Amino acid sequence: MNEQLDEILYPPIEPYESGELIVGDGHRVYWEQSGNPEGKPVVFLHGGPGAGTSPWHRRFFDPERYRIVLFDQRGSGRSTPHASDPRADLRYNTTWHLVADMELLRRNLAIAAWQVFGGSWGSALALAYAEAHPHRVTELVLRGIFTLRRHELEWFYEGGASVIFPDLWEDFIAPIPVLERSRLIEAYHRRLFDPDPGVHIPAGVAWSRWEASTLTLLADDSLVEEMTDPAAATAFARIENHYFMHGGWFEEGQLIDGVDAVRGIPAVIVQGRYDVCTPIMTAWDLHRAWPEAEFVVVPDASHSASEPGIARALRAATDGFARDMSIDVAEPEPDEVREPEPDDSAEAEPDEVAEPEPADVATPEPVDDAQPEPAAEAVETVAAGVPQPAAHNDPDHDPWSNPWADPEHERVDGKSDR
Ligand code: STX
Repeated sequence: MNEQLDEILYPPIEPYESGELIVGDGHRVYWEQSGNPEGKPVVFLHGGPGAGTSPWHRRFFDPERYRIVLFDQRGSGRSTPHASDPRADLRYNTTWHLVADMELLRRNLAIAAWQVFGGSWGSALALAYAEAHPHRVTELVLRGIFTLRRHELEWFYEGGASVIFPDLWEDFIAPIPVLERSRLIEAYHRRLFDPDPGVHIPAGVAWSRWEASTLTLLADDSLVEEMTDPAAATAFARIENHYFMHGGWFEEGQLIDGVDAVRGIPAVIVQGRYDVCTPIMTAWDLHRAWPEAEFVVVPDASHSASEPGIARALRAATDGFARDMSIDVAEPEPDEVREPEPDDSAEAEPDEVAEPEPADVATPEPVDDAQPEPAAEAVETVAAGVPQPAAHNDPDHDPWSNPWADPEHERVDGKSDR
């Protein structure tokens, strides 16, 4: 946080409530609420994936008018088990698990629909969630658009961006032997998941340093320091790498191809002109596919939400949407409305739902009684409504046979490099 940002964002606030949501598969997800408990609900989706939330993320929203929900996605931040754990198992950590976690959290907080605010990876997750559950989303605020298409990943992790940052690129590839450098995401995968901390920590730090030092127009030493803390860097790099090995479990181009599902949702797209991590071409592709969404290009910014021009545009977006306080409850779409049963007493309006106790919120059970949807959906791991090829959603799916990978490209390394 710098002084300029202090003038742009709302003052620091503390949560009025926080807890852990048991989402299944051994994962617990940290969540918190701040601002006005009666305010317009908004959920903040952090980047990476794997970066976790920070207290300053609350400051994009007017605390008088918003009920601000932050949560740390599986394996990151204060969620457990943390992905830096030597025994970390990311099998049940996929985009569609996170989408299901958001639905579980929303229902446990008795929120009918919320604004979804996400940057970078958070923009991908926001689109994935909104396309699967459009009637649960009042507005979308998207920044630094990232959709995990193959050329986006290759640009940043396989050499494209080396044309802008050749010096930092040398540091990124340094831990990888020359013969493995034609497939860096895979080469990093082997090291990041090596059980030896002497191998996975330096790999995590090098991966995270590359990202941290290329996110801002001008170098931000404090961001680099924060992101290269060994535990944070290991979790961040492992989770990102795991998602990128699988192309986010998306069909190539799925998020932009799927915008028809969200076309009616008021939205703002904020994009820095000189974003090297997620270049403007992706935001442009989204804008072309979705011209109804307001498109804001910040002329003097790169990627990070902490850049003054980006922060200003994001605050303008949330302030603008806060003016319409009437749309915090959305009508469910027919496909999500449960078939009415004669003795159905579970159909409750959100404001009739019993206030969940913090302790109750930590378990999925209250959902069964408190929410108007089938209980089984509370633990589903694949979001309904989005076409997903089975292989992409199978947690045991072998990444080496991922159809997303280039079949023409021969692997240089035929055997383990350890
Ligand atoms: N990763 C982009 C992303 O979501 C490809 C991201 N990168 N760094 C961040 O997010 C933080 C600034 C949140 C650490």
